[in-house]
Amino acid sequence: MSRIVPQMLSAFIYLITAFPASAEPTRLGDLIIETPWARASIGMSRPAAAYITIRNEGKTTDILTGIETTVSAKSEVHKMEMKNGVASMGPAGPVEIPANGSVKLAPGGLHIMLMKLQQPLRKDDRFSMTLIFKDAGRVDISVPIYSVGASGPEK
Ligand SMILES: [Cu+2]
Repeated sequence: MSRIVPQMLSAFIYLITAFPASAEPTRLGDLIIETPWARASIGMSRPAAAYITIRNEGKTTDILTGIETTVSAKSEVHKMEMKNGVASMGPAGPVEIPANGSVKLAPGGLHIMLMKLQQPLRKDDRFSMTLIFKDAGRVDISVPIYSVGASGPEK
């Protein structure tokens, strides 16, 4: 038995490294969810942010109406704005994904705010998040977590 365990371990490590963390795009009908990512959190007292790009290959606008995840008690799309040279942010409301267009959530603009974290977001972990669209319905995506100072997907 003691010989088998290291072999199983190396097979397990191989499985991890054989599939890089860079997520495949997720398709839901005409929508394609690309490059999800989040920053590692500093503890759990501050909210964390997650980012995605949503492309709509369809002929009609769809609307991102909600987000669900178990890592935070409340999650919603926020919009960051500059007012008199001061950055402020608040709920963006429903986000339209235009026909034949795309919406990018990225630092400094739209982002998914993960409030009341239920667990710390640890670098190199992943968490699952459900996006809810008015027409296309629900889709689960897997979000890789990068370093605290990451400015974009690291892989
Ligand atoms: Cu925010």
